[in-house]
Amino acid sequence: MTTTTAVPGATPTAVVTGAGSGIGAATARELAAAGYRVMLAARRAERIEALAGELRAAGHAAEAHALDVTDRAAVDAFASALQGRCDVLVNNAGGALGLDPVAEGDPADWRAMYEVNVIGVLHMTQALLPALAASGAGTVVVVTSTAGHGTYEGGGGYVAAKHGAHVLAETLRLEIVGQPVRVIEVAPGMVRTEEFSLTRFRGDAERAAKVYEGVAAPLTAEDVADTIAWAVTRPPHVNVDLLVVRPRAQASNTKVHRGG
Ligand code: 8X3
Repeated sequence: MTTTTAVPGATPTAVVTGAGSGIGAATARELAAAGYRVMLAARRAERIEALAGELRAAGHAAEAHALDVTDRAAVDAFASALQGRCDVLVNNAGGALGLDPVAEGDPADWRAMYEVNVIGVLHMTQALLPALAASGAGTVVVVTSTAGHGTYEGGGGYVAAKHGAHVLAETLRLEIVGQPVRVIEVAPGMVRTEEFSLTRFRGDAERAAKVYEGVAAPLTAEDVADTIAWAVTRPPHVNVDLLVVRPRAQASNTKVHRGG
């Protein structure tokens, strides 16, 4: 890992949402190893407290903050607690619910996906943008998905939400050009984490496992965290606008090689 981008002399602070598991937890580990004080945000306090404890035991600076990114008042309180210190914001919290065709999708699922994947990013980014700009070399990362760049059958609600997050990132980059803040989008394809597909299929482990069946090597959370940390640790004038990362076995959202 290379050097961090923040003001020399001060320990730079990185906020990671959805840090309780998967890509978020792996990213927090990577950024801690890169020298950041990591602020772990997630709804499940026990998960992030355990991770913060693990990181502190390894000699890193880490704090856990229970947070629902869809709750604006809670996000504002979290931002105040940072006391103006934030160099990197990794908007990772998100997820999919269901794989229903548009004709049958539950509007409540669509609304919930929009809330966490788009409004959550909006809340966090609005709340932390002043601190990111004040750092002199801020970075906003939006973890979208290949679902933010192309659709697939049954993906409608998630695809729409991730397209929303992609547009948020692109628009923000246009609007704040000239400020010392980069906007980086990382769009992962098939990543096998412990929870993504299990959540999508509401705890149906068999259906979740089928997503990855026969795929030689889906990406891991660590693979994606590595790309996020790489982009974040480029010199501050280098803006990796969009990084799409898929396993070799996945040529597109709908073309996956399975089996020998
Ligand atoms: C996850 C990728 O293909 O399940 O963001 O939409 S996919």
